[in-house]
Amino acid sequence: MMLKRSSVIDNEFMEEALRASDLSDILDKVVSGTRLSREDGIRLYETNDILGLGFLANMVREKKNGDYAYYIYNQHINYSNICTNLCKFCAFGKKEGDSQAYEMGIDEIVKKIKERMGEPIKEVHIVGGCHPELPYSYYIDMLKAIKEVRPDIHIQAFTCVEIAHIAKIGGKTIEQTLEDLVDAGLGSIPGGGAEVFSPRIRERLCPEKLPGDEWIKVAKIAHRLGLKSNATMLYGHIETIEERVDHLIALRQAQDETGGFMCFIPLAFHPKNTGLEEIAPTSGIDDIKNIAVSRLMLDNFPHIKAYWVMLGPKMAQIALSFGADDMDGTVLEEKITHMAGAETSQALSNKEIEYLIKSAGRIPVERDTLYNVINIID
Ligand code: V47
Repeated sequence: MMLKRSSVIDNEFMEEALRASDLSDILDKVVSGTRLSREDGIRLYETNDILGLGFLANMVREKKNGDYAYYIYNQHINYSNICTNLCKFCAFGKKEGDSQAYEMGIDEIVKKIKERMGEPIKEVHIVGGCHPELPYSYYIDMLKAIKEVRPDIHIQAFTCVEIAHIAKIGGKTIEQTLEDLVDAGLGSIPGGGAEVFSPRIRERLCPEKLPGDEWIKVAKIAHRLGLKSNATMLYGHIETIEERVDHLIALRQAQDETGGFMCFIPLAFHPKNTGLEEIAPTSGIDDIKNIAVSRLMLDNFPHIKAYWVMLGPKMAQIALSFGADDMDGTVLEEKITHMAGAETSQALSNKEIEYLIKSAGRIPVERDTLYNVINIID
């Protein structure tokens, strides 16, 4: 049985309840479209009124995206896990020479693309470690080779951290590097590597990684060159609520300047096999709060993604009523979260995603990477 939206949340009842609560001033701001402050963000993270918070986030979600919930038919390729950064939260990155270290030749990457030629894949999502040896030409040739066998596919590749690394390897500026990558077939940039921008967090967890302000700089350069990108925040480790809110505000400020971000994805930390194994996995309440608060704080981001690989399909489905309007996609095959203990499957079929969306009372919309509508499944 498919639920009607009105039976999920009773708007009048919820609005009345919120008016009588200590979130009433935030309700006024959301209704009038007034930007939320840092203090508002902190209060939203601190509230135990999870339904009130969800109602507020859902108002923004429905204003921006109605009942639509987007997904994409995509494929993930993690070309190498060899990484100079070795961040404490990451189970994927390995030192060169480690028994679990790997790198794919370009022929191997092309083979992975060819294996799925019969499927209507719209996007290939490519990320890897900051490999100390792979030459600049590897990244260029990889994109060209993929485009040669599958010219119709959109390549979303290389986080801002990788872009800065590739530029360094090639002795080029970020601008030159991005121009070369675009000429070779790059379509857009994924949101990884942002973690939490706070220098305190980066110093403790990923001192070798590109600093937060540099990550933002790379994203802004990309946007000014006409590329779109995504943004993420890795939550549920040692970050404070204030650090989360500051991260969101830094992204909001960058978006005010360039308008180049398409989507924000809160990433739930998975501790297994990482240097932070003693930390408990995120709770459902924290997961849903991160979706809702990011929807409310990031008033200039068109989309909030509930990444089912990290949240689990069921929590991602609930997130569609708490601010999220995107489920990512079919994915196959993901390594970063699975090496850190994720128990989700490697892939969902489009039919499974459509079922999750429909049974959450939303309308599935198959999209391309840039959120052009391919098919509304009503
Ligand atoms: O940058 C690393 C994170 C990111 C762990 O742009 C971890 O649409 C959880 O950014 N537990 C890569 N997370 C994934 C990513 C992404 C995924 C899906 C869609 C998009 C998009 C982007 O994963 C890394 C890092 O922040 N990560 N280790 C871990 N143990």
